[in-house]
Amino acid sequence: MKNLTGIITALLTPFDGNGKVNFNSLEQLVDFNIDVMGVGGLYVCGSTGAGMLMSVDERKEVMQCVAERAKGRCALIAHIGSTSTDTSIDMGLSAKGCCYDAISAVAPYYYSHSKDCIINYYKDIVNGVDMPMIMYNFPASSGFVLTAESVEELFADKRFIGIKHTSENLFMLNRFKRLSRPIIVYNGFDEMLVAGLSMGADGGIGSTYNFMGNRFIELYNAFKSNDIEKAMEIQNNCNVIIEQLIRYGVFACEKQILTELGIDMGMCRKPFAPLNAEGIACCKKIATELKL
Ligand code: MN9
Repeated sequence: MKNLTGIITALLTPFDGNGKVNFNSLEQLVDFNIDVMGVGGLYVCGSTGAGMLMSVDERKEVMQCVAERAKGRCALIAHIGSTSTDTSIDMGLSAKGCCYDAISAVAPYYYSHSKDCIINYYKDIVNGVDMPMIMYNFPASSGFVLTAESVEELFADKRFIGIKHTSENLFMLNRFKRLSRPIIVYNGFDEMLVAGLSMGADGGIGSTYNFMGNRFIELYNAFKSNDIEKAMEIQNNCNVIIEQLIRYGVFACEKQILTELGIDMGMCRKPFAPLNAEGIACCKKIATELKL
């Protein structure tokens, strides 16, 4: 099995002028992440990858395109989470067919399910797909808070291998690291990577790694060699940029920056708003300053 720790890009999905998936750009983006950024893995069709704004067929096509382009050059995680267990299993089987290293799923959203329903959702997926599972804990979006108590039972099954923790609650991240069996925990907010690593995270899965993966790898390596001062210096420099992204719209900015860098990423799907003129100017400046 591939190494799943370290810096993994939450891959954006490019769209063309008609709003369709732009597979040419997707291939370019895969190459850029692997060859230029140097990331160890790609997380496909998650929040960043507009997974929840694509049809099941589109998600399968994106997963397949990424796998064919990556050709085993990095680890691949497919986000197959949806509101329906059957749909998630169906996409999971596609990911398995494309030889992904792991699947991942956010808790089923929209309906406010009980904890038991959500635990069963994960069990059903893992039994139905029979692949390593990385749970995606994103309470702000899913409306469901994973806790160490609630996942302990799931992790008795060795096919559950990790948690992507997109939450400021780093005490919980730390508790996930201290379950009765060691699992992989990912920091989900790039702007807090040093803090997440300090509380035990094994790496990060993030959207800004699409164009700052090289910097975050440097941060990760500095942290691992106990150079916290250097790690924080890189974190601070990246955070100056992330603050701008949050101001104008994270995904729209990330697409604009990559477009400036030569990969035509198109717009975010509606109801995401397009960038305003000020946002575009800001992204142009960031792209220049990245010196890639
Ligand atoms: O996948 C991303 N999470 C979301 C991780 O977008 C919900 C992060 O990379 C954030 O986009 C980033 C900016 O807040 O940290």
